[in-house]
Amino acid sequence: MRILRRVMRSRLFTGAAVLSLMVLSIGPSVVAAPENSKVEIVIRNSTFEFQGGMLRPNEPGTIVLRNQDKIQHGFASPVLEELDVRVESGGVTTYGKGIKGVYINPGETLQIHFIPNRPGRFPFHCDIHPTMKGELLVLSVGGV
Ligand SMILES: [Cu+2]
Repeated sequence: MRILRRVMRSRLFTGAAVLSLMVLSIGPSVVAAPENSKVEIVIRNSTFEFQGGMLRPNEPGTIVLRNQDKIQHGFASPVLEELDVRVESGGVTTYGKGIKGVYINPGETLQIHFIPNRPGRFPFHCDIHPTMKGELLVLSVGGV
């Protein structure tokens, strides 16, 4: 009986320790390493090619878009529309709320900065070429 109680208590303690560790590790990573919440997409042959990375809810996130085609493409998403967005491209930064999407010139790279407000699907498309579509997932920490 005494042993059982001790085991339960130590398990409880371990649980609390893990929880506080998680809170600690989430906190500084937002400030020190915003690049943790970042995805890269290359546009090639009129296709969005996911290069890797990850977006997390309520963390500053970046989508890097590289257009390697010889024609202009677009990147639009209903998710972006409801958020404050900052777009960096060729030394120019545009920002605001209600941005439906961006156009990327041939050979150009641009970065879209925003804070995803919830986990889940992030569908996007090129509004110039309706067949060009893709989807990102915004994942919570530990939600993989
Ligand atoms: Cu396109």
